[in-house]
Parts: sequence; C-alpha cells; structure tokens
Amino acid sequence: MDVTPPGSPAMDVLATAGHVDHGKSALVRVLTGMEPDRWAEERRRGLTIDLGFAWTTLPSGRRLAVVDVPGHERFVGNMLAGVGSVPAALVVVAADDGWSAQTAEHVAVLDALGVRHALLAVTKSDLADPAPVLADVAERLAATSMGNVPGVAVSSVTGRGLPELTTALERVLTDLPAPDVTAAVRLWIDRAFTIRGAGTVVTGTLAAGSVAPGDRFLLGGREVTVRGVQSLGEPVERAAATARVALNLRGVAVEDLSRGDALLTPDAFRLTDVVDVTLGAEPGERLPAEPVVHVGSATVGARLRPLDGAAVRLRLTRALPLRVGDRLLLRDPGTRRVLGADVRDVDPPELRRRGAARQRGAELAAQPDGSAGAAADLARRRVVRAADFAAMGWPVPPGASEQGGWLLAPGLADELAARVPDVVSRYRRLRPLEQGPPAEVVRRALDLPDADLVAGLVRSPLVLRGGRVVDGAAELPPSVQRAVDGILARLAADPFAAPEAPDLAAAGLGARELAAAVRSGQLVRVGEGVYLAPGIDAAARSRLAGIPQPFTLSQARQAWGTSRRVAVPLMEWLDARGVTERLPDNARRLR
Ligand SMILES: Nc1nc2c(ncn2[C@@H]2O[C@H](COP(=O)(O)OP(=O)(O)OP(=O)(O)O)[C@@H](O)[C@H]2O)c(=O)[nH]1
Ligand SMILES: [Mg+2]
Repeated sequence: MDVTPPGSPAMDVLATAGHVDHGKSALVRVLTGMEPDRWAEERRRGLTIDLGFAWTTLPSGRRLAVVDVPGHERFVGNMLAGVGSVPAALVVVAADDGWSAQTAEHVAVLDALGVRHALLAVTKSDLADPAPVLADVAERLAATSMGNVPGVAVSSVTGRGLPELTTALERVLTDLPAPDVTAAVRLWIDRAFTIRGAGTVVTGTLAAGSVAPGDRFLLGGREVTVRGVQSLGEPVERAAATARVALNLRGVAVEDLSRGDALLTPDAFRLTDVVDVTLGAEPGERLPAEPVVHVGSATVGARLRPLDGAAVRLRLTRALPLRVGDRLLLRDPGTRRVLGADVRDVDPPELRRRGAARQRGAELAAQPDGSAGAAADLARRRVVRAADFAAMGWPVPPGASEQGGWLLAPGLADELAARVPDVVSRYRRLRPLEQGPPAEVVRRALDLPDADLVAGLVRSPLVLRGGRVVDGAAELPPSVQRAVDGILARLAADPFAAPEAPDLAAAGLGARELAAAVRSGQLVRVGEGVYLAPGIDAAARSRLAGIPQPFTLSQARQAWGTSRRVAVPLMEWLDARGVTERLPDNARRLR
C-alpha cells in the first residue's frame, strides 16, 4: 500500500546535537532559511531553550525537516524530547572550541538511543582551523553507534562548506531505512497549542504509519479525531512516516495535553508501568536506583531493580505505551550518565520466589529477538489474546495457533487436546448421570482463560454438543436420544427405579435402541431388561455403606428403595464388579 500522496516527495527528519553556542541554530538558519528559535526570549538571549523546527527542500527534491535542540546543560530535557523519535543526527561542534561538555553528553545520548545515521558539521571554520576538531570528533564518534561519520567544515557567516554539507546530508539521508508506513501510529507529542478558529493542535515526528483527516486515535485515554493534517506548514491529505506533522484534533482540550503524551492507533498499544529491559552494555558502575526514563518525547521517573547481568526491571511512575523492541534512555539525573535499554517484556511475570529475579535475568539473556523471542514469550504465557500479544510488540511466532482471537503457544493446542479425553472420563466417573462435562469444566481443568477455546481442543470421537463435551461416536438418533434423556431424567430423581418393560416400549426403546444407548455409555444394563444410569455402581455403594455389614439382599433392596426385579440383578452385577462380596451364607458386604 502506497500511502504517500502522489507528487509528495520523501521527507526525512533529523535533529541537531552539540554544545551550547556552537552554532546549531545558525547552521539550521542558513541551511533552511527559517528561524528555528521560536521564542522572543531565545532570540534576545541568542540561546535556544526549547525545540525549534525548520525545513527545506534539498537539491535532489528530498525534503528535510530539522529539529533544532538546545545545547545548554540546563535544557537537556528538551534536547532528549527532540531526539527521541528522530532517526538521524547532525552533530555540531565549533572549530574554535572543539569537543565540549554537552557535545559529550549529547553524543552519549545519541549512542544510548542507538542512532546509526549522523553527519558531523564543524562550524565557525572562519574563526579557527577546523581540521584538528574534525579529526578529533570523527574519531570519538567512530566509537559510538554512529560509527564512521562524514565530517564537513562550515561557516554560517561566510557560507563556506554549505554545498559540501548539503551533498553529505543527501548521502546520509539516502541510507536511512525506509519507515513502515502501514504500521500503527504512536506519535509522541512535542508541542500542543491552540489556534484560534481551529482548536487544539499537536505536533510531533511521525516515525511510522500515516495520518489523515478523519482518523481516530487515543490520546490520554480519550478518543480524538483528526480534523486536519499539516506537514512543513502546508495542509496535506495524508502524512506518512517519516514526517513532521501538526494535527488539528477534535475531542481534547490543550490544557489536558503535554509533551510526552502519545497519540495512539486504538488497540494497537497497551499501557504498562513495569518493563523488563536489557541494558546496552553490562553496567560497569553501580546502576542508579531511580533513573529517569526517556522515550519519544516522554520523561518519567522509575525505580530500577537489577535482575541478572544486563537485565533490569523498571517500575515507571506513569504508564507508557511501550512495546517490546523499544529503545529507552535511562538517565541518572545526579551524574548525568545515560544508558540505553531495550524493552524485552512489557508484561513481565511477578518475581515472588527467592532467586526469581536472577532466573528472570538469565531467561531474558537467553531469549532471542524477533519471532524466536515471540515463540519463547508465548510459550511462557501459554495463551494470550492475539491483539494483546501484537500490542506488546511481538510478531505471531511460527507454529502458534490462533483460535477465536486467542493465540496458543506452538504445540499447546495438541497437548491440551490430548488431555481432554481424560477430563471427560474423570467427569463422567464422578457424574455418571451426565453425558459429559460442560465446556466450562474443561476450561478450568485445562487452566484456559476462555471456555470458547475448548471447541478447538475437542477431537474425534469427542464432540462439543449442547455446550458439553460428549462422545460423538455414541451419537444416538434424535428420537432415541430424546427417549433416553427422558429416562435419565427419571433416574436422576430416583437412580434405582429402572423403567419397566412397558415404559421402555412406550418410549420407543426396543432392544436395538437400548443396546445403542448402552454402547454410547448413556445407560447401563445391569440385567435382563434392567437399565440404570451410568455411575449406578457408586450410587449403590454409597447407600450400602450406610447400613450394617454384612447385609442381606432384602436389606440392600430396602437401602436402595427398589423392587426385587431391580435389586436381584443389581446385586449380582455389583458382585461381579467387585463392589460387593458374596459370603457363604448368601449375605454380602462391601469390599
Ligand atoms: N563566526 C561565526 N559565528 C558563528 C557561526 N555559527 C554561529 N555563530 C555565532 O555563534 C553564536 C551562537 O550560535 P547559535 O547558532 O545560537 O548556537 P547554538 O548552538 O544554536 O546555541 P544553543 O542553541 O544555545 O545551544 C551566535 O552569536 C552566532 O552568530 C559561524 O560559523 N561563524
Ligand atoms: Mg540554538
């Protein structure tokens, strides 16, 4: 599906990074012809405080949006919100100052986020020889996720190096992986404001999926509708990732929004406040107990619990729409140290037993990514709602079976189906007057979350009939079944009142029909013409257990409250089955 409107060229988004006053905003200004410093205070002080946005069309026709971040150490929170959803970076270092505190801090952030596409601009080349700085910074960047980064010396004052920078930019952007424009939308909001006559507007970097007027999303638990979409200052029929977007929303007031909220495709994400993550590297130093977690434009507090090795559990102070595979940035506000963390589980198991944390850590270390990881995760969960599993960020692993909206771990359906016959026969032993267990009983026995799952686990000769799991091979013709049901109902009221021959005949049950009912396990023939319900052995025994031992046939008959016609064959039938024992004087006792 191509959702890019015809004629709409590709767009890329990159963020600046670098120390305060090194010339980020000046470079964006000469590159785009736009003023990235939006606030009067910023322009007055010559200092970027909050994120700035500017864009241009490169010579190739490719459009480039730039998120300009502040370099001052006090505004690193804004910087983090700006780079969170952006796949590429423009690292800016001044030739007359070189590698500086916030150069290091910003580069550490990009490294922890795993940014792989970057360009180095050494600015102010009119003030000092850029060569040593180019060499030094390139070497430092080579040791990060950005690897070998093209470097260009520029001057925003003389214009030196700008054509070369543009060429280098085009090359970096060509290498960016294509975004998934069909994916669910999770737009981390970086600004929310009102426009008179239009209402609430939010902006953000659309990293995946697409947005069009009329689309519905969830935003902070509310359903909102998109009234209009703008991208790079123009209304568009649809904006597809990667893009900077401004969305006019119906259904939410600006007072209820803040940076870090996320606009979500309904049902595609789940909120979670506990995640298991693995850190990019095994931590050498002690881990912060209460790191701040950054993802997208969001910032939340967290408590960190080490599991084992590089695996840790994070308890967030606010639930976030996280998925397996998300990269989080953990930051220690005290030391300003940052760590990258990959989300491995957004619905992790509780750690109750001693050693559970260590075991969980080992489990995560061994758990692969992708569909093999999905298989391992699903095996632990056994059964999960398919939509929930997808919202966690997992693909459907091969071999998993889907049933009525549920996903069963590979092999589980067969394993459970093999247990059903046992559940049925156990039930029938205990409740002989019933043909088989209700689906709910089977659900409980198999520890399943939904009785609807039972249908998919009933294999021939068992069938699901009338909400019960019964022996399908023992199906009787409907008229015979009705007659047998009538007799079973009477036996349920009085288990020893075997129907008389005329009753059976009146019900249409001849020798053939009765034999079929016995074969199907619905009636028990204890003697010539004497039919009782299955389980009569247990019922007879329990009555006999209530009288003194040994007992005579007559005493047994009275205990059962029945006639000699029934009592005589029943007694012998019980003898034959070892329920009772016949003594030399013809008296009996229970075995
Ligand atoms: N001579 C010279 N001055 C420059 C150049 N680039 C920027 N400047 C000056 O350096 C100062 C800071 O530039 P900015 O672009 O605001 O720096 P910044 O990196 O955006 O700073 P923050 O956003 O506060 O981190 C301004 O006075 C600029 O005019 C350059 O290439 N040559
Ligand atoms: Mg600036």
